[in-house]
Amino acid sequence: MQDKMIENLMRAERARQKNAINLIASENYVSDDVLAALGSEFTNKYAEGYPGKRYYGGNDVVDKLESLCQDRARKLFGLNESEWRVNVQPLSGSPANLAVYFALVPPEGKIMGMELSHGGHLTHGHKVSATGKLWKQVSYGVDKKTEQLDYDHLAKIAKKEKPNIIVAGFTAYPRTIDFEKFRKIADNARAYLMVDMSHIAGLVAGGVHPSPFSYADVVTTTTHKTLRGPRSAMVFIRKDKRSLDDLIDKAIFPGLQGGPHMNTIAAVAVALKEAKTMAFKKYARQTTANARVLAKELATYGWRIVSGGTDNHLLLVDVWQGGAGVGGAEASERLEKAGIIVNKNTIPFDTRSPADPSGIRLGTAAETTRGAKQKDMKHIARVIENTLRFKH
Ligand code: DSN
Repeated sequence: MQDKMIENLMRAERARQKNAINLIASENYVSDDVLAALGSEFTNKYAEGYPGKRYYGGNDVVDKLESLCQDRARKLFGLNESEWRVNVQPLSGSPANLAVYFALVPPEGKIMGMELSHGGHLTHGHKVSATGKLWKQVSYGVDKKTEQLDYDHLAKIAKKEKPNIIVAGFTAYPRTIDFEKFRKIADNARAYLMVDMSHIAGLVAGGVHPSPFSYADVVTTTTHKTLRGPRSAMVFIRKDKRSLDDLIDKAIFPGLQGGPHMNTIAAVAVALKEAKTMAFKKYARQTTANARVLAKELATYGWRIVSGGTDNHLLLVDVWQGGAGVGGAEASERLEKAGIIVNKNTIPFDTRSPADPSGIRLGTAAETTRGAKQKDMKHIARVIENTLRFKH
């Protein structure tokens, strides 16, 4: 590269990624092919519109690319084109979710989503997000005792509040989500059901988490977490007489976005093909097996694991009351010094502040990509124990 300053930063980041143990539950390491597609000439092309309906010339190649990406997305999750539209243009998860509400929820309407501090996402109606300013959030949380979803309680909230849309899917919920129960709750409240499967998309693709597609009206997902693609997002929309597919397509473009990032769409297409392989299925199985071992080992050392364990790729550790009296911020800093990257995280019913909560969130997707197995998780648990239990 001519630009030595950027080249040096690239080299430094490459080294940082290589030398640290990455337990950020929402990160992963993409393949060289995904990186090549991201760095391709597709970045030079303006392609406002959709395949066959563009506003600029010169789109014959990118039309093929976007259609191929859509086909691969549907194939990966076993969907028919006659039943599902997929939009691969959202620039990331937040704009994808915003577009769905923009299309389906009237001004001042209600979004029923998980509270942020219980594992929800800002874009599920939190007051600091546009989704909480433009619409009203009806929030739900986990049960205080089990720290898991209480579907009967959710049904009562939905019946009383009559939200326009119910969002299932979380950023820090370590348990399997029962999409069928969410569907019944949505039907009884006459609400749309949107599943945000950003965290678990790779697990759904790999067959280690139930699929939401039999139940949801709309499924949103980022592509860079367990799915192991570039930073981007997709929206899957069930086709029916309500024409939600047209409404959401229009909300994405021209409603909220301009030209799609075609280089990113190329990289998503590469990742979707990779995720269709047997090797990826094995990866998904190993990711969840690793999370279970990490949770079990830490529990054996005496750490309290929120909800008692994990069914997916992530776990929440209560380092404050359920550990050594270390706050989440200090725990994260101490682990970083020991070469382990995690994020501080609130736990349900947290008594501390979001800036220094009671928990840390650990995920196994990135390290499993690098080949980590159960024995490596035991080693990581030992380092966490040694780093956090005692003051050094
Ligand atoms: N920042 C993502 C996560 O870490 O879960 C969600 O947007």
